[in-house]
Amino acid sequence: MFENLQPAPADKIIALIGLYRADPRPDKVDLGVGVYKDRDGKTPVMRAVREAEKRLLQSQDTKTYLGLAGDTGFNAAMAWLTFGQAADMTRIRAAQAPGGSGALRLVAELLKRTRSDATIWLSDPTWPNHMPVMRGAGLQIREYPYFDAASGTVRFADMLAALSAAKSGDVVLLHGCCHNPTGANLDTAQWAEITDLVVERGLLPFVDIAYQGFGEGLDADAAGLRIMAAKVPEMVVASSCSKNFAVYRDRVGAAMILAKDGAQADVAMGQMLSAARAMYSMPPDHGAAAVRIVLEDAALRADWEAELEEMRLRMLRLRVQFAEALRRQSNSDRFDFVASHRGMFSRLGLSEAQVERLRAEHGVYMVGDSRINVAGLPEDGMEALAKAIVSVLD
Ligand code: PLP
Ligand code: TYF
Repeated sequence: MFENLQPAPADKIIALIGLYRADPRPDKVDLGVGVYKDRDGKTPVMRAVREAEKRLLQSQDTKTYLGLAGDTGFNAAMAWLTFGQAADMTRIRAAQAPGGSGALRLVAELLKRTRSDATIWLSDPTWPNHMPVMRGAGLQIREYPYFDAASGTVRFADMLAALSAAKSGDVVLLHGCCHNPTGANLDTAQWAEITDLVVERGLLPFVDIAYQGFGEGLDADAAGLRIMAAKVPEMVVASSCSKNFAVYRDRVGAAMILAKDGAQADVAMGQMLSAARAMYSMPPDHGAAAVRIVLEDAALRADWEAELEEMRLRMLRLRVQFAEALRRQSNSDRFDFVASHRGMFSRLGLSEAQVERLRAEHGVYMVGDSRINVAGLPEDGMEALAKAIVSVLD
C-alpha cells in the first residue's frame, strides 16, 4: 500500500535543527527554529514551572481522565491571561489543546462545522504551519498582503484594502503579537481599525497568540486582541504556552471562543469538544497542570512573570546590539528595522542564495526566507555575525 506514497516535503524550520547539530564548526550560530535561548544557548525549564512540577509530583494521586476540555482551572486561567480582567467571561469558553498548533486545528475544525465553505485569510507571509493546519481542516485559503520587505514595516493600507474585499462570514487570521516570521506588528490604532472593518464587513477574527509576553509585555501583547474582544460580536483565539512558559514538548495551548451570548458559547464549545473527540479525545495533562499551578499561585506567578520579563528584555537588548553592529558593518541604516521589531523574529530581507552562503561559508543558520531567531544572536559575536551578513550582500 505504501508504495503509492511520495516522500512528504520536510518542515524547513525543523530540518534546520538537524543541519545545525551536524555542523562541526565551533563558532556556528543558530538563528533557526523559534525556541528561546539564554546567553549559553540553553532553553531552560522556567523556575516557576519547575517548582509547579515538583508540587504536582508530590500532590498528584491519580492520573485518571479529566475530560475533553482538559484542566478546567487551566482553561479559566488562560482565558483571563489572554482576554484580561475587563473581558465578559459569560461569553467566553476555553478548551485546553495540544499546543498552540492543536488549538489552531481545533478552532479550524469548529469553523468548518459552522460553515462548510469557510474561507480563511492568512497574512502574506505567515507561519508556514498555518497553511497545512487550515487546509487540513478543510478551509479555503486566501492571503492578505502584510509585510514590506524594503522598510521592514506592515503594509497596512494594502492589508485593509485586501480585507475590504472579504465576504461576510470569512475568517481573518491575525497574529496577536510578535508576528512570525516578520517581527512587524500592528499598533493599537491599527488593531482598532481592523476591528471596525471586521465588524462592518461581518468577518470573524481568529487571533493566534503564541508569544504573549515576548514583545512589549504580557498585557501590552494582548492589547490588540482585547480592543477587538471589546467590540466584536464573535471571535476565536488559539493561544500557546510553548514559548512563554517554555513547555514546548509538553504541548500546552488553549482554543478559545467569544460568542454572542453564553448559550451560543456553550453550543460552540460543545461542537469544538466533539471535534477534539474525533481527533485525539483528550489533551495531554502534565504541562497544562503545571501552567495552572503557576497561574493560580501568587508567588509562583510573580516569579514566572519576572523570568519572562528577563527573557523579553534580553531579546530587546540583542535587537539593539545587532542593529548597531549591522549599521557599523554595512555603513547604512538598511537593517535599523531590527531594533523596532518585536518578538522572537525579524526577517532580514536576504535572498535564499545569500542565506545559503551564510550557512555554507560562515556557519550561520537562519530560515530560507532570512528569518532570524533573535534569542540566538551571539552577545559576544555580534560584530563577526554582522560582518558575515554584510559580506554576502550584493
Ligand atoms: N502560532 C505561531 C505563529 C507559532 O509561531 C507557533 C510556534 O511555536 C505556534 C502557533 C504554536 O506552537 P506550539 O504548537 O508549539 O504551541
Ligand atoms: O516558527 C518557529 O520556529 C516556531 C517553532 O513545525 C516551530 O514556531 C517551527 C516549526 C514547526 C513547529 C514549531
